[in-house]
Amino acid sequence: MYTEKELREITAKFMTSAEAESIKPLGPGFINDTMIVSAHKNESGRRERYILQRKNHLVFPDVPGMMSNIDLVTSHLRKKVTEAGGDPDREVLKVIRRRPESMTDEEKTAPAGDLYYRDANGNYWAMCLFIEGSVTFEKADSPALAYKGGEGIGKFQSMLADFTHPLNETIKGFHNIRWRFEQWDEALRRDAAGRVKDLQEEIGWIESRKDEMLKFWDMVEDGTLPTRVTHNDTKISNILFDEKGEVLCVIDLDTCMSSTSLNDFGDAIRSYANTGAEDDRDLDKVSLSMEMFRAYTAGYLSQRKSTLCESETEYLAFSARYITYEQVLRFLMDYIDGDVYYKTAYPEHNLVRTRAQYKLLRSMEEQYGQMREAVAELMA
Ligand code: GN1
Ligand code: MG
Repeated sequence: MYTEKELREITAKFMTSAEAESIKPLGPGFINDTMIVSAHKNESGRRERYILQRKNHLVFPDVPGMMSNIDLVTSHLRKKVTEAGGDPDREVLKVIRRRPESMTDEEKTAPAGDLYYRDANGNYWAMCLFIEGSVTFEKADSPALAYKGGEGIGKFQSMLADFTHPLNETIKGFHNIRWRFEQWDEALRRDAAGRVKDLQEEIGWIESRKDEMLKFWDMVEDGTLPTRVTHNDTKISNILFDEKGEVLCVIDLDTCMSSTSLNDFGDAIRSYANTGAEDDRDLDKVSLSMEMFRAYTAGYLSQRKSTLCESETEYLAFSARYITYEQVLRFLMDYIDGDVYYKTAYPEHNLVRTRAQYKLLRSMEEQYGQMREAVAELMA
């Protein structure tokens, strides 16, 4: 835990427009620690707010590489938004750089050295501008919102279609199920928390679907599914909406990498179209809403229809099953590991998440025919 005084000292390393007035915790992120910094009035009488994050370097082993990705991607997006007559400070995440006078010579010459601060405890900090008037959701409360969310990610991907700079792999094999299975086998062998014996049913859910999931990933590896710049964590809470329900800005760019664009579709469906919560204890509440699925897909395809290749549209519906399956595996694996990756609110939280996401997966499997039909209708 950091004291307020320490957090103020960290904040002062960054180029805010005025000194911090208050610093408070924010949001439900599972990985990083997020705070909101309210600054005093600046010279022009405006009061700006900032997001200060302690980036989890156990999850992201190369924070400078991650910050460099974010800088490259946001610079590209800012250009696009400006060309289209939009406001880049509101529609794109704005990274706040270090105050040059706060930097050592070593920091000045380090790669991406002006984009983060590493404190004496070895923790990494980064800052961006808070976008005023933005709203976030945990699930889509109307088809109109789901449509807008799909349209927003469709635009995000389109704006990055001509981005050619190579990106660092911020988390090894993030959506690569072949790699996840290696971690999985290792976790079962280790049985770090002694929980494996009580999880035979849940482990069976993973084992029985391995082949079909590997077949999907084969297509990414052999190029049947093209590699594009992808966000990789498109759950609804990572999208800022404005008061009118339009997508304002896509946030949480920590996992922007090159992968299949289907990751972004599948992961969004996992939250937009779930009738329950990601960690619902009441499994009767959890299912895939075809209405939300259709709405999100319609919004997404309104932007991407003409640029997706045939194999991408063919596997669009399947990607929701793939990413949800992967999420079941990741929550269960973390439970087996003794809850070391995701933040948890209570001891069996990861198991509750596992069961709720499995219920969602089952519902997708049951409605898969309809999901495919909906995609085909919207592509026609
Ligand atoms: C994490 O950081 P956050 O809360 O936006 C996770 C995602 C999971 C998600 C589950 C880097 O996202 O991959 O899908 O939790 N991010 C990372 O809700 O592992
Ligand atoms: Mg997030």
